[in-house]
Amino acid sequence: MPAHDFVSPDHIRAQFSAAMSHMYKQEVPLYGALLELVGDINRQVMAERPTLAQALRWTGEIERLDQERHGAIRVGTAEELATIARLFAVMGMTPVGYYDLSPAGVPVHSTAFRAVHERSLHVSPFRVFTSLLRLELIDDAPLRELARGILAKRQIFTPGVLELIERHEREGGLSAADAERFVEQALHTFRWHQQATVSAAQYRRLHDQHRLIADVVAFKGPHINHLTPRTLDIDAIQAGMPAKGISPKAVVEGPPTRQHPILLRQTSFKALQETVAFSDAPGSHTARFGEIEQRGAALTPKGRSLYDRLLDATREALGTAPTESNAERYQALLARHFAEFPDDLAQMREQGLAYFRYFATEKGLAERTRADRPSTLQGLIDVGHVHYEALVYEDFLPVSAAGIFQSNLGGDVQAEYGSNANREAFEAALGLPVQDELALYAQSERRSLQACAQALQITL
Ligand code: OOG
Ligand code: NI
Repeated sequence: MPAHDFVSPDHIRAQFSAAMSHMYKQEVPLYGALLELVGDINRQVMAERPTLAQALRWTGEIERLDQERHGAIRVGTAEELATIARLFAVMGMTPVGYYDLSPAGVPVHSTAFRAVHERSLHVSPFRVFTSLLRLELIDDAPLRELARGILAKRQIFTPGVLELIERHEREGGLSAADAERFVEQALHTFRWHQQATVSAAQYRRLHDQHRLIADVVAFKGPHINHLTPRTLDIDAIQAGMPAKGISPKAVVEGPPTRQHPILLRQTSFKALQETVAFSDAPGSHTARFGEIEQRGAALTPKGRSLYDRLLDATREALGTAPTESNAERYQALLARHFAEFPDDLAQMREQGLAYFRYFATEKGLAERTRADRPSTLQGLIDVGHVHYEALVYEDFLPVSAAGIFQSNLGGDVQAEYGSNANREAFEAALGLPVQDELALYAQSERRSLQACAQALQITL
């Protein structure tokens, strides 16, 4: 088939994201309620904060906001991860970043599959936080073998989706009809299965080792465990949830409230117990939960290390993990420590703390032939020929992810694994390297500067 008859991967991703949202709404009705709350608050924020609305118009985020969401899955084997990577590649999604969750007592390491070019992100920013279970961290050898044996027997992909992945790889794309079938077939991998693959006793053994192990091993596939919409005001969401009958986790993960948000703030609420059928008896399982997030500026290495330092200092001052009982103190400490992080776009830019997007303004275009116009970026910004906005953070945060995992796995941290980062092993399982998110932001910033320079007919 000629290449021009292929559907763009961006389009397949947008379709898949919509289909996933539709499926999850039916599986977890509370997700629908959450979408309504987020939609209401976003509309309110847009009406009440014209500067913010204007910024979202500059960056085009206003057009992607309503369909912006991320999902999360947990796979059990290297083979599953490698095929997931090939499946996501059909939709233009690449693994970005490496997250080691073992220091937080969660025996997984992870990446985020997402689009990388700003143009693709604009069409669909859909991302999937994908974790691989690390059985090698479990020291109970018989249990490890039990889990391995169960996982080796399952097939989480339909024959149809495997065939279409191969066609995509062989021919370089999919036709419209194939893309539609791909979306329908791929969805099966992420579905909830009430029927467990293990007996009640086996489930209990897996669960007693770690709830996460039971969640990954005892079912037919890597059911999507949450789908997270993006809000423009997470504090309003956190405050508004109880009135909707939803009780959020004690603290919002990430940086404190700011005029100019940075990175990512997230809150979640516990999964409901779901009835399942073990091979020999009925039972229940808790896995799926709700989450909401607010996204802010992508930080440079300098900005990120400032963020990490301030978050560490906050946690050290608190002396323990943030919980219900110390939430207020944690909030206050967070705000106090983060006072050191400038809450002003110009300062963040001058100090090299964040990545930005640059735009030629009407005025800049109208005056581009004037001989007396400034010739430096700063000069052009000062006279209003160039406008800039922060580049939005498209990734995740390991400390936040650990907090989300823990609050939803419930109970105490059941295990201590120490720090076991092993990016090489993860990439070997994946079958390809993960991309460096900082390099991607730097490239995106550079492209916007080049486009701006070209429009203004100047060298920047
Ligand atoms: C993933 C938890 C992490 C996030 O947004 O940081 C996450 C999981 O529970 O599988 O989704
Ligand atoms: Ni999440």
